[in-house]
Amino acid sequence: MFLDCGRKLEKTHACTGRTCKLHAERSWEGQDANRGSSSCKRMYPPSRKDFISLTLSDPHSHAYNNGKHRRQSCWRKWKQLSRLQRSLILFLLALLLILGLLSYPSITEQWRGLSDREDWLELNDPELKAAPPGVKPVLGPAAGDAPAPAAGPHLEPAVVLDVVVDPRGPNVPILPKPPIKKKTFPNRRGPPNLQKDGNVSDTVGGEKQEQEAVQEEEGEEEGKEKKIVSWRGAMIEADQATEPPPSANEKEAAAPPAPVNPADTVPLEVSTGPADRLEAVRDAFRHAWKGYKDHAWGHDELKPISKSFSEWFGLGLTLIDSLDTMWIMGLKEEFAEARRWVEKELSFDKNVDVNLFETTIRILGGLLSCYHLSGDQLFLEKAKDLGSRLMPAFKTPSKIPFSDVNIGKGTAHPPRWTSDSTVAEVTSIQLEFRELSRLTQEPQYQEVVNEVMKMVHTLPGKHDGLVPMFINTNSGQFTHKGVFTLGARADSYYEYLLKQWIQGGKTEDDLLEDYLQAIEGVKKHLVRKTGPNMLTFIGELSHNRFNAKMDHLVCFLPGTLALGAHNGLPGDHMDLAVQLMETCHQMYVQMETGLSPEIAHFSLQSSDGRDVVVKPADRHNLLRPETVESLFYMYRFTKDTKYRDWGWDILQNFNKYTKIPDGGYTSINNVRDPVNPGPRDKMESFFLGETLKYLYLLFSDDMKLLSLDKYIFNTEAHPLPIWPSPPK
Ligand code: DMJ
Repeated sequence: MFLDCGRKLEKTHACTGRTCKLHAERSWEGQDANRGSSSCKRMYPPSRKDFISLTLSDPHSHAYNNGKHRRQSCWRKWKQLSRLQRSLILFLLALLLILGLLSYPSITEQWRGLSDREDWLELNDPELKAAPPGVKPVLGPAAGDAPAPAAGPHLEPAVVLDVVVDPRGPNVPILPKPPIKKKTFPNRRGPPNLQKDGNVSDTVGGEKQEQEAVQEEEGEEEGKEKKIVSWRGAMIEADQATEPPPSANEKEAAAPPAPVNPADTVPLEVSTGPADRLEAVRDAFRHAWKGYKDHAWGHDELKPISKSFSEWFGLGLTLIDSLDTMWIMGLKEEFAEARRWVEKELSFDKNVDVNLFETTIRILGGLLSCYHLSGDQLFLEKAKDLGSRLMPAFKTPSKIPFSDVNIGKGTAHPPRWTSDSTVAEVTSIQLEFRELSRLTQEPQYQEVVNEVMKMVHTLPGKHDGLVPMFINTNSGQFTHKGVFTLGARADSYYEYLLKQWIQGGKTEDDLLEDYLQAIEGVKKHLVRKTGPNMLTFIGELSHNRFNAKMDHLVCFLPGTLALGAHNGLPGDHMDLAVQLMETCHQMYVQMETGLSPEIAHFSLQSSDGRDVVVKPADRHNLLRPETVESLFYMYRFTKDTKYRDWGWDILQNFNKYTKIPDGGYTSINNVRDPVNPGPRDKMESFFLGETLKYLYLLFSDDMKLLSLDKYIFNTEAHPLPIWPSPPK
């Protein structure tokens, strides 16, 4: 919406007045983009040639300005008007007031949506929607659990979500209910127009219609806009806007392809390790997979309580995200069945908007990784098809990609409310695109993502290597400057700096320089210790104000720091990794369920009592992987078995509070309430793609299984090979 506004202003040259320009500038620069957009929309020139004459007083004039005198003459003028004229004016004023009051809620809703990052996330992230009130688990045996193998895991008596109890009467069991459908808002993770639930109710039908209407509207908008892009006032045909002819240097830069040699693939067999723990992870995977297979096969995500599914892109997200985990765990039958689905059913020739980043890390990354593990050409073919369909995202004036691409139509666009992209999203697709170029020997994939890194490398607005969270697709500049976090919207920028450097054989100095500088920035501005127990944590900086708040997402950092230290970076990176790992562990153990909240706040005063404080809105757990991911790295590099024990505790608590008897695991609402953790009825694809994979690798004794000297894991835990150094 914001882009539309700016674009149309420039295109039509209609808003040339001072007020209009003022509004446009404010919306461009300010925090409150939608606010600018709505005022701007109202300023579109009327299509009819009506004219309104306004006299603007010059604020700088020094004319006599006696207020009393003016009040008197106003009153005299008012009295001179006829009764009819006065009634007419009063009527018009009343009408304006009513219209103003009526439009107030929708405007304030938009303001709320963009004025603060947390609210933004709440509004747009379906992950963060509340489960129905009164949904309450009862502790009991796992009714539908997969039977434990003979020499199976020594699990504690399974205490899992069983039936739901009506809070009105303690012993009256009722069937689990799906969460109440709320009105969906534009979704930061993708378009809301694909929500297709297995159990269709009237409400859902209504919502679907609404969404379809939005889709149609968007289609029309797109049709109108896709041809022309306004770039600083100049009109550019979108198709010719940004595709750069490959330079000779760039052509050379694409590393030579390395077709997978079957001898190099990772055998599909179970690795060794403490048998009970490995088997327990495999059991957890089988249990999650059973739910997916029974109720969501071929769809994006399982809703394990309502035994249905949700669609995000409509591309079998969980199935693809899970493929390499099955390979690594040696689940041959499951893998073969899922592969058949990829072969027979998976098609990217679909009129569907997908999020560039999420599709890249989960689907493209998943397919490339499967190709490397299995050597099966099918996965490379699918990856090529998808990669080429994602390329329109890069056709922007700045070459900073749009967040969303229609992989069927070959069009791309930013989210409806802004022309910004998220910094983490545009800088965390490089491992996958670069690998695709290497395998296909087609340099264009590598070129477009390298260009983004090149631009970000020199961009003003960083703070000792720390980057803002947004970047504009028109100007190519950072926006919403002054806010720095290692959490949502910036996190994997830092991760991919290091990992690209490792992937490319440690030759790309700019990447290393940016990474080292950023870690110095983190140490200088964001690292603090809690008052009570001196836990080291990473806070956020907002216009020089420190906020002692850390997303669970930040728990990727100990693993990344350890990986850097393993690759020769300073030893104090490892020291920081050890301290942060402890803190992430504490984010679990200090909660009553032993599971971390989505966001933790830390106490800075020693008198505060506890280190970790959780706000009511942050108490959910989405089965996220970051802590177990870091535990895996820490164990691999230190062999300290406490990391395995911490991971084991986490797995057991997932089993205790998030496991659904008939199959699947669910996100929960409240990690502080072991009696009523509040199941949210959603199993994220990354639970199978990442969380269980990292747990498995953590417990495996086979250090050669995906050796960290040979593979680099993308941010969705899909392993990709470190490129072999060119022969000297
Ligand atoms: C995953 O999709 C990726 O790990 C991403 O980098 C962050 N969010 C989720 C997991 O929490």
